[in-house]
Amino acid sequence: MTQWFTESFRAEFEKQAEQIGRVNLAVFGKTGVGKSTLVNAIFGEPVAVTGIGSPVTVGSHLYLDKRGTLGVIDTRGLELGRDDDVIIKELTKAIKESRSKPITEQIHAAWYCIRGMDRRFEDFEERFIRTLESLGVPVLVVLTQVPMRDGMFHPDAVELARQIEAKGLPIVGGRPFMTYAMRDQFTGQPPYGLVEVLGATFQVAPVAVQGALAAAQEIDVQLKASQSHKAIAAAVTAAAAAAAVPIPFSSAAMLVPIQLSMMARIAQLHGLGLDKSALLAVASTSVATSAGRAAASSLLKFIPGAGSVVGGVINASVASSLTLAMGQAWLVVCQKAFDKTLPGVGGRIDADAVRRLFEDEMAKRMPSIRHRG
Ligand SMILES: Nc1nc2c(ncn2[C@@H]2O[C@H](COP(=O)(O)OP(=O)(O)OP(=O)(O)O)[C@@H](O)[C@H]2O)c(=O)[nH]1
Ligand SMILES: [Mg+2]
Repeated sequence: MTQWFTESFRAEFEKQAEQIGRVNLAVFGKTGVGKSTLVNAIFGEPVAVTGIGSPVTVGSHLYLDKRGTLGVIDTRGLELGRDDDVIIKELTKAIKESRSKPITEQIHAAWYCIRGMDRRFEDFEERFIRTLESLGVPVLVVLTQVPMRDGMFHPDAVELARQIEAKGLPIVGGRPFMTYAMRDQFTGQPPYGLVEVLGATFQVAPVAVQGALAAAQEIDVQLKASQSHKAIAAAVTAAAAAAAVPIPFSSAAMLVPIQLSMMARIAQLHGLGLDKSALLAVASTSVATSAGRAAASSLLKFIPGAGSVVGGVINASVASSLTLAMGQAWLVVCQKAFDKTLPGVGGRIDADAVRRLFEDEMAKRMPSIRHRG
C-alpha cells in the first residue's frame, strides 16, 4: 500500500516539478556590491556547494546557476563599466536566442545592484539599464548595504536613490529598492527590504513562473501560502468536476491523482523534496497503516471518518469540501516542515505526530469528520 502510494505520489511530484518550471533572474552590478549576498538572503544558500547545480555557460561570459526552481544569470569575470559592450552583446544574443525556447529558459527579470554608499550613478549604468529594458527584461534597481538607523536610510543612499529616480529610467517601481541583505555582526544592523524586492519581482514575472519564484524564495511564507491556495482552489474545482461524472465508484478513484498533485504542488512551493514530501504524505494520510485496502480506491479512505462516503458515488460537494480540507491541512504540514517546526526529534519526523497534526487540521475544517481517536 505504501509503495503504491509512494509511486503515485512520485509520478505526480515529477509532473508538478515539470510544471512549476524555473524562474531566471539576471543579477548585475560591480564586483563586491553584494549580489551573491542578496541572492542568498532571498533564496537560501546555493545547492552548488553540494556539487549539484554547477553553473552552465550561456555566453562566453554569462553563467546560469541552476538551483531547482531558480536560475541565476551572472557575468563572471566581466566588469560593468569596463566590459559593457561585451556583456550587452552576449546578453542580447542570449535573450534573442531564448525567445524561441520554452518560458522557463527565458530571463524573467534583472536586478541591477548598486552599493548604496557608492554615491554615484554613472552614464554607462543608465545605458545598460535602458538596454536591458529594450530587450524586454524588467529591471529592478537595488541599492545594497544601505545602513539604516532609527528607521532612516543613510542620507547618502537617499541622495543616490533620488538621483536615480530623477533620471526617469524604465525601472520597476520607478525608483531603487533600499536593502540590507545580511545582518552586520559588528553594528548589529539587521536585514531589511528583501521582501519588497521579492514582491516587485513576483509582480513583473510571467504568471507561468510565479510558482517557481514563490517556491525558490525562503523569506515570504505568505507568498508560498497564496500560491498554495491557488493550487487548492484548482484541485477543489477539479474534484467537484470529477465527482459530477455519474459513473459509480470511478469518482473516488478520480480524486486520487487530483489530490496527490495538489499535495505535490504545495510541497514544492515549500521547497520540500520528493523524499521528504512522500514521507510526510504517507504519515499524514496514514496509508501505511491502512494495508489491505484496494489500491485503486480513494485517498479519502485513509482520512478519518471519510470512509463512509467512499465506495460509491461521491457527490460534488463532498468531493470539493474534502479536497479543500485536505489541501488546507496539508498546507499546515508543509509550512511546519518549511520552518522546521514539525514534531520530531533530532531532525527525524515523528510520523504519528504528523498524522495527528494532519487529522486535527482536517477535523477543524470538516467538523463532520469524526476522529478515529
Ligand atoms: N553585513 C553585510 N555584508 C554584506 C552585505 N552585502 C554584501 N556584504 C559583504 O560584502 C562582500 C561582498 O559581497 P558579495 O555578495 O560577495 O558581492 P558580489 O556582488 O556577489 O561580488 P562578486 O561576486 O565578486 O561580483 C562580502 O564580504 C559580503 O559579506 C550585507 O547586506 N550585509
Ligand atoms: Mg558574487
